[in-house]
Amino acid sequence: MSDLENQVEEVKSSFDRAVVSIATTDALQKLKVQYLGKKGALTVLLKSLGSLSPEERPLAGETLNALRDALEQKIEDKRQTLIRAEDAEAEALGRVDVTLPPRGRPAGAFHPVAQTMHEIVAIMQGLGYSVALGPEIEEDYYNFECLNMPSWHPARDMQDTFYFPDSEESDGETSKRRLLRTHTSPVQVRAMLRYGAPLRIVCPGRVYRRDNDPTHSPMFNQLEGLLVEKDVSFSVLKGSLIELMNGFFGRELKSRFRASYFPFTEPSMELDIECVECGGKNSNCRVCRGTGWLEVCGMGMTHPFVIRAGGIDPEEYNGFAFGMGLDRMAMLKYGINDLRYLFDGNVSYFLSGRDA
Ligand code: 2NL
Repeated sequence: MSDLENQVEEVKSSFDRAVVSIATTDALQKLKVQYLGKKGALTVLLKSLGSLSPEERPLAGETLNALRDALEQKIEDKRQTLIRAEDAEAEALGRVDVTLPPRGRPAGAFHPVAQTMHEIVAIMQGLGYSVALGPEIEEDYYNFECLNMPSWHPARDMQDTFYFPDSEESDGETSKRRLLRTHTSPVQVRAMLRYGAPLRIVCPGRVYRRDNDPTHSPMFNQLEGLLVEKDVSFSVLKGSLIELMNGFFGRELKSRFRASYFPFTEPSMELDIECVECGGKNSNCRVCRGTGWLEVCGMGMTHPFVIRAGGIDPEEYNGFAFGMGLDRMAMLKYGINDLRYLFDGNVSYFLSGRDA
């Protein structure tokens, strides 16, 4: 073995002996300087290259480069081992370095209802719809009157709607009474008045009703859609909503349309989809109550009264509208079985998944 090879072996084995007893990243850094630094063992050998003949130099250079690579690799391996051990120790002591990037899961997340809203909006945008927003404090006219819900309508009851104390603006005039919107429909009427026909919009947002029990919150989130075009048929509405539900739940679901009633649509229907929890196979299912079906959406052909209130001629244009509860959609998709999880700000349930 050549003189140089002997020296290389010596450096290697002395390094191997030294690295075993290293217990901290600080000590490892000192060892690195000792071997790879300006006055380190490897540097000393590299300097000796100058005294070799031009024929000997290339091979010797290669040998020393290999030594440097080997030492750097060993140092890096050791560093990883030490970092893991130091992390584990700090964690065991309850010390947390809050400046470290999170492990495994990206920092932060959207609320499940916000995710649901974004997902549904994205699907509807794919069908040509734009988003329209409007005020949460509304006037009686936009929330009820123009939606074919006259003064005697039960939904206008003080029991169901949050009215503001008589304001100066109302001046005794019922239609100007202020209230918290009970649905996002007023946004759609405002959009018809502002943009005219043709129109395709979805309106997500907070709505308010005087309900507060285990399955109802006084504030919840709704998403409504409105299409106004010429000669629109109910089949377009059916196809659009099936597309939306299949897209949202990520597979082809069984669905059925049931006759229903809303004052602002005629005819009106409700959409049921197969139970996403049990698929209709569990007669005790707590989500579908053993029916196999979930009511997910109300809809209908927009009432001519409402089209006219939107400043559009119902003889020329017709259309459809639909509405769904985003909180309910989020609970169904993410398997959240208690409304309180959506409101109490405790994220541990969502970080660890279903039924944690
Ligand atoms: C439901 C039912 C529905 C609408 C909302 C609507 C809006 C305008 C005109 C006509 Cl501007 N209709 N919205 C129509 C049918 C049903 O919601 O169960 N929502 C949770």
